[in-house]
Amino acid sequence: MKGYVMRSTHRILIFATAAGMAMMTGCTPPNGPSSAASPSASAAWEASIAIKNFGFEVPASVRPGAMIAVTNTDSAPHTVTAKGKGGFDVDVPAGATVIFKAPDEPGEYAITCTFHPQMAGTLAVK
Ligand SMILES: [Cu+2]
Repeated sequence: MKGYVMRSTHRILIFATAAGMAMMTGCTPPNGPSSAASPSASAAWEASIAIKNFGFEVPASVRPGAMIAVTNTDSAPHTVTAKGKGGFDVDVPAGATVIFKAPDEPGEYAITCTFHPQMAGTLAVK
């Protein structure tokens, strides 16, 4: 029997953990709302962060409170963790996509990975 890793933390949804599924190259999630309705749908997101080769690829900026999809294409697990302010700490298993909510407060949030402290990025919220 295969076990899926099913973890859920506050405001975090892990919806793809199957190792085989996410290994395809060029698999970027569709980005942004195509219709301006139903912001309550849990699978909707408006920005995405990619983690690949032990680095973050972040959008230029995201809206306060935006739902952000984080896709980890590495074979190692990573996290998106606020270094100072922000208070988010998102586990992103290898090959998984996880959605989290951006801080409501505009600002520049330094991010890192708790497993690989050399990973660094900035999430700009405005
Ligand atoms: Cu990492």
